[in-house]
Amino acid sequence: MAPKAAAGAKGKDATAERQILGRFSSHLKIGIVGLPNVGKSTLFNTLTKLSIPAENFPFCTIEPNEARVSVPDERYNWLVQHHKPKSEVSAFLEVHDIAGLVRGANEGQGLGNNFLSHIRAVDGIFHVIRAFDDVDVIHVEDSVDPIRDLDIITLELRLKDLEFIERRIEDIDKALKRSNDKQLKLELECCHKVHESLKQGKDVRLVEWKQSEIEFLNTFQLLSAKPVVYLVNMTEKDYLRKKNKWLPKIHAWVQEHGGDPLIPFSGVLEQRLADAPSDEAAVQSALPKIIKTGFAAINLIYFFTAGPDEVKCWQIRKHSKAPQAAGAIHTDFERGFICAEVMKFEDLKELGSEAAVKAAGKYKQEGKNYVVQDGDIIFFKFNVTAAKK
Ligand SMILES: Nc1nc2c(ncn2[C@@H]2O[C@H](COP(=O)(O)OP(=O)(O)OP(=O)(O)O)[C@@H](O)[C@H]2O)c(=O)[nH]1
Ligand SMILES: [Mg+2]
Repeated sequence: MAPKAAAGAKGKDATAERQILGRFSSHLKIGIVGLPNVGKSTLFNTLTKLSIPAENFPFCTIEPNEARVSVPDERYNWLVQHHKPKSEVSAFLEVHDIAGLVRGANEGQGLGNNFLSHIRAVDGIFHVIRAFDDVDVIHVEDSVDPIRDLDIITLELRLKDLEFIERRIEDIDKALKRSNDKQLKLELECCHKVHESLKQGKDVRLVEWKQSEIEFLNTFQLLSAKPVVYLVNMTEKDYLRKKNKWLPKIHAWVQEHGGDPLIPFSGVLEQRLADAPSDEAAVQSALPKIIKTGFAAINLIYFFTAGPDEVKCWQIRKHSKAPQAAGAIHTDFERGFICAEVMKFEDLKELGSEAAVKAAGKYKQEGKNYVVQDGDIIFFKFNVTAAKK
């Protein structure tokens, strides 16, 4: 196991060791959440300029508020340069733009419950916070105060969870009057632990859970259990000089509430960069970092298959083993899995060719217990057998 993050480390490290809650799927998405008028749609629209052409994903119809955005990756670019393949498919992050939440949303204020159900459907949250002053842009709470806003949004999510868990406790209590089911009793204990944390103002993702509890939690899909990346929207000037009067306070708040990743950006700047030459955007834009951080936050990684026909990123849930990873390509690959031939990207880059990697003894055969690492270049060997009846 990796060592625990050192005290005072950056938020990224603080979350590295946290248990993974949520769906075990490779099709995960992140939603943009925040108060109205904080710049969520502005962010979404600039992200969609980086959308992948839809023809790469024949199975999906993406709504106007949903987009699949390419995950920028220099390793992928290098592989494409190296192989000059006929087809290339990058990794993508699926992003959903969710309408603004307001105070009281959990009781149906605004379009409250509707929006909360949209948040339930995503696997992680980009929490957008307004730290820009602009008299022309109305603030629902009448003043700019990101700390108050953070408290409002996180409280709304916890209140919704509280309502859910109280209902679940009631149902289990009723059921236990009729039966003595051991599983139900365990679930009830777990519900009480959730209830207790929420009452204390603690988000579910920040509590330590036993594996058996995680199984229950994953059936609840609680809002405060979802991974969060905080995105602080500031003026272009503040963003470029890396200084904003709210930022230290927001940083302190985030550290006190679990130390999740925090990324400053500027909605107006991103809007301008979207139409600017790409080298200017490359230097100033926060979008690549936002996309990569969001992708990692929802516990996705990818491995490569690479050759003259195709260079492709295959996204899988972190901690997937080789056969599951093979299953991302085709279910036959998982069923008939023999082994994975794995090369590290760094070795290929350093040594220059697959043959050289082999000669150096760095081309490894891995079995069914191998845990696939981000950036592995894999060739699967499998046995095509007839489908099981
Ligand atoms: N000055 C300034 N205005 C911004 C910035 N980002 C967004 N805005 C403006 O703020 C207003 C609201 O932006 P949206 O992106 O629509 O906000 P939203 O969070 O999607 O709002 P809802 O969908 O209503 O919840 C628009 O007029 C934007 O042009 C920024 O960085 N600076
Ligand atoms: Mg919007």
